Amino acid sequence: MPHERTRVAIIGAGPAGLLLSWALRDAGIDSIVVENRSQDYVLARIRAGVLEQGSVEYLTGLGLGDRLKIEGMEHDGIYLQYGGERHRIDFKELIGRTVTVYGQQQVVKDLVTAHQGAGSTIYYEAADVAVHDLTSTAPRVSFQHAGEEHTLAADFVVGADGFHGICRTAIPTHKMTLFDRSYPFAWLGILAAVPPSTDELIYALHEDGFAMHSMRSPEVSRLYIQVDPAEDIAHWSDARIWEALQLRLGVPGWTLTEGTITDKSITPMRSFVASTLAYGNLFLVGDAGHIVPPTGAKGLNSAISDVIQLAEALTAHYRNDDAPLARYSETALARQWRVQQFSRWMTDMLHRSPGDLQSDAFDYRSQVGQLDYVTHSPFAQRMLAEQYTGLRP
Ligand code: FAS
Ligand code: PHB
Repeated sequence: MPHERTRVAIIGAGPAGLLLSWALRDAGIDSIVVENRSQDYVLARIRAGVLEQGSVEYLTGLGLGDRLKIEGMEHDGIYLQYGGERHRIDFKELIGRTVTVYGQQQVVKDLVTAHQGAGSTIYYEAADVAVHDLTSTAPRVSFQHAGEEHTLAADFVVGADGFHGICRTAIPTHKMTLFDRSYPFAWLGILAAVPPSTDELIYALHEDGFAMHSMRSPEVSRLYIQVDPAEDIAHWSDARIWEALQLRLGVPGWTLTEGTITDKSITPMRSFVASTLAYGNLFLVGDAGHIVPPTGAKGLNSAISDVIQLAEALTAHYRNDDAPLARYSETALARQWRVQQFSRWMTDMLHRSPGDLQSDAFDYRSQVGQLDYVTHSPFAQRMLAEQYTGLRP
């Protein structure tokens, strides 16, 4: 029965877990990652697409920016569309910052490659992962791997195991409050093997519902439409999806080029924040501690923001300064609530609420009024630009 020891045991090899382990390695702090899925599964997940400028700078500073610099698509702005009109919001002109389109799948690939090259210890396909003695000075992780029972002793345990992981639920319910909000709609997302029909992301409010045109590369488009959360993807043929996209994204003089759909899925929309990201020597990062609707492109970037703060705090601890670690939960959650309000603002502004016809009609015209204000007010646009390109840590 292997009994190992490390400074920081990290549960989860998603972007948060892999990035934290890499950042700690960069600071000379050893860690071990324990992941319950296969490496192939981790590499195959298609999720977020947009990196805030601060995320790009952090990844680059850790030596993870080579492919990002070549394949990442830097965008100076986005388009907001309503009532058949498309309006550009120019972040670069408004606040001198940008975003980069570079799929989460690529970020994870870069991290896996870096860890492989460095000989990091990452246990994939671990089973029965459990955390113990979190409030002691000797927390530990137990798991099965390759038919053997493992015990991993550590100074700290970090839950980077996502919304459905085990770490948040290891915190006693009387020590934690969950704040959550579910939305009466979901996103049907597709990947299509067709060059994007736009140079920058289009967020569109249509009477039929929200639609967005994003991308993954000059050859691959990523598009979304709002659907009912109860929808079954089997009821959405490729033709039906393209028909909805043409209706909701179409403006005079512009063509949406269709192509082969290579992936389609429906993602429910939720907001959730845990009241604390710390319990004894357990800390939570990323989706383990909070979830936002994808409208503001904040899920992945929030995970990176947590990692920046926790990596700095753990580094300070090993340099005999425990103040940053003591305030990690408070500072990370303060930033998260600013992100939550922005994601909710974008979501409420751009999605049709499936209410009754009367209130629905009022809501829609109110949303058009809001979009009309945002697209014509330089002050509102600066707020959008500052939040979308990323609040400073
Ligand atoms: P993750 O969920 O990515 O990773 C957690 C890891 O922990 C996984 O590898 C999991 O297998 C592992 N794990 C779980 N339980 C475990 C256990 N018991 N033991 C060991 N390991 C365990 N964000 C955006 O900004 N834009 C988007 O368009 C967008 N689209 C999304 C679509 C979907 C379907 C989903 C689910 C999320 C989407 N997100 C999006 C949000 C997403 O990008 C997350 O914010 C991001 O993956 C967070 O990264 P992690 O915190 O590392 O969590
Ligand atoms: C994506 O490209 O997947 C994407 C981009 C921006 C969002 C959400 C998703 O707000």
